[in-house]
Amino acid sequence: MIKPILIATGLLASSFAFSAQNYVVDPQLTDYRGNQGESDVWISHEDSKGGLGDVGSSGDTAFDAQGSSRMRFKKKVAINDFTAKPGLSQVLVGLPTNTEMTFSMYYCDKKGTASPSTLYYGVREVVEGAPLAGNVIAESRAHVRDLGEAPKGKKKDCFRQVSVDFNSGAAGTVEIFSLMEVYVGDADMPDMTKDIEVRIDEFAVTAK
Ligand SMILES: [Ca+2]
Ligand SMILES: [Ca+2]
Repeated sequence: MIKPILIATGLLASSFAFSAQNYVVDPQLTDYRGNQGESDVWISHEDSKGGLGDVGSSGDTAFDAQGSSRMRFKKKVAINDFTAKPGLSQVLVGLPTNTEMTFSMYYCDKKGTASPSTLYYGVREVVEGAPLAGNVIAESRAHVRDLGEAPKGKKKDCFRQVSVDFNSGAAGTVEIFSLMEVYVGDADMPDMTKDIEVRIDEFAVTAK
């Protein structure tokens, strides 16, 4: 008697999880990768030659087909401005209004516990034609040293899930953002023997 009930519950739970609507377009960055980082939906915040960091596509992926976004400061750039925050944002439309929702993504930083990188991510109000200008609705930060127990990517297990909850408000539209911050501390610059890079993938915005 018990076994069939357990199986039925498992099926029910997984079908519910599968059917939750994700309001992010190209959430797995597969099209973004296919178009070498060009995208009608993903907005890049970068100026590598100007020292503000580079954003581009990567073949690495957390799940399924290849594609993620890589944010980095390149070591070959003469002067990097580490107060800049390279990254991606996307304006979402058609959200249910005044609804508790969750914004999540997968974050990969291979530099370990002493990494100078932090992921700064969240949700803002939309200002037409002015990305990252709206008031912050919710924000959070993540460092790889705190993600040992977080859900992992299947293709590349350096990807770890992070999330933040927010209320969608009355407009039904928000801008999600995901940016890399670099902590320099007392030094003039962090260790630049390699590019300072992280990756992001597998975005989701769903009602709770
Ligand atoms: Ca992907
Ligand atoms: Ca670029």
